[in-house]
Amino acid sequence: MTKILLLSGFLGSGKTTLMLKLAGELQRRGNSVSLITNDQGNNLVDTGYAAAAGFDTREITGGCFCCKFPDLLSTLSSIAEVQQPDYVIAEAVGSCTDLNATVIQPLLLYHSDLMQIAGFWALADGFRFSFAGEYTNLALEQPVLPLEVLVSHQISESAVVLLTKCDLLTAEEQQAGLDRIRRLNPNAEIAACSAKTGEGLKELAERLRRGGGSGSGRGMGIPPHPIPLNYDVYAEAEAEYGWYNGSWNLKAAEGETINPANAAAAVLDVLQEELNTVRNNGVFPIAHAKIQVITAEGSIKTGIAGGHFQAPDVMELPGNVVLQMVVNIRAAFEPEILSLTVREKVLMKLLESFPDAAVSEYSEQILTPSRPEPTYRIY
Ligand SMILES: Nc1nc2c(ncn2[C@@H]2O[C@H](COP(=O)(O)OP(=O)(O)OP(=O)(O)O)[C@@H](O)[C@H]2O)c(=O)[nH]1
Ligand SMILES: [Mg+2]
Repeated sequence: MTKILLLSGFLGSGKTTLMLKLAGELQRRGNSVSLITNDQGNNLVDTGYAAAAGFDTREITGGCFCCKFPDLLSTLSSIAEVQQPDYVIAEAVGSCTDLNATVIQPLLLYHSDLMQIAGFWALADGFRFSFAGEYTNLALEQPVLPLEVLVSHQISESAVVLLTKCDLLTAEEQQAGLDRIRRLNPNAEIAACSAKTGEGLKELAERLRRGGGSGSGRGMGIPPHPIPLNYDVYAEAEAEYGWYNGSWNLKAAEGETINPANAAAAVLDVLQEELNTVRNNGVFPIAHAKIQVITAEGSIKTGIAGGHFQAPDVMELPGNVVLQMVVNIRAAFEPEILSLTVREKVLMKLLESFPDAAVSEYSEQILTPSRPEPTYRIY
């Protein structure tokens, strides 16, 4: 029977990167893998990126797994019938929590014949959780602010919590991050990992193989009791973020090419300057801004997570005449502001940086996540 791993964790914590690396590790071990991405909107960097990496990738758009549970079920059924992979890895929307009550428990109770649950892992961004990280001033241990309630619940509700991006941390910072997670979830299995260097990946693949219990799927890695959550506060936390998903083509001037990494950097520089002034609580307005630049020869992905520019995943993608740019921004602004910033500032910067270039086929979707209304809530 196909096994499913559900990944949660706040926006930009490293879910997609880990999902792809883990899928690669599983394939090296002779296992087949399908992936599911999820978002409130469409035109997703994550889906394009996962598909470009060569994996069978489905997406559930227009809402999170919990509110689109019937869509999740039909996607799982179709994968189970058609691909019949050994594993499915599903990445939840980063601003989503309560997935144990709304996704894991319904799957276990009503659909255990479909797939075996092999794990429900929460990711904690190493950069934000560690000593002197972005979340230093957040009272995650005694949450009051909506964002504190959301992030704290994500970490508390999983039985396996991973501190990500450890390649960026000193040994002391890593320990501080792990200690913080331990305080938030004393019973969890906790590990540090880096999808960039591969640290901890083999152990995670092994952990996944052991993960599912027999029959019902209830086993190690699945906490039996979901943690109750105040949905008014949860909805408030989600509504703090505006969502922008856009794409366009950038065509170089006659006889020229544009370097994809330079084009991506121009976009991110503007977003950083226009939107990312740190707030009183130490948290940056941009939760995650990600960009995929696609050419006929491949694609690169880069972004800003919290206050930090993220290194492009591919160092060298040759310049090209036409670049397709897909940009997804989740930031603490009205979505209209995000749209204006892109249309008025970002596009202007691109046209300044690459004289006589032209932008075409612009499209965008903006939204603020609506109140979560899960199909099931089982405590
Ligand atoms: N240095 C380093 N960077 C990482 C690592 N994992 C992820 N990143 C970077 O962090 C950024 C966010 O990673 P994603 O995998 O897109 O995060 P996500 O949780 O899927 O983000 P959302 O889907 O927006 O919630 C990307 O730019 C990654 O390149 C890591 O292990 N080390
Ligand atoms: Mg992602």
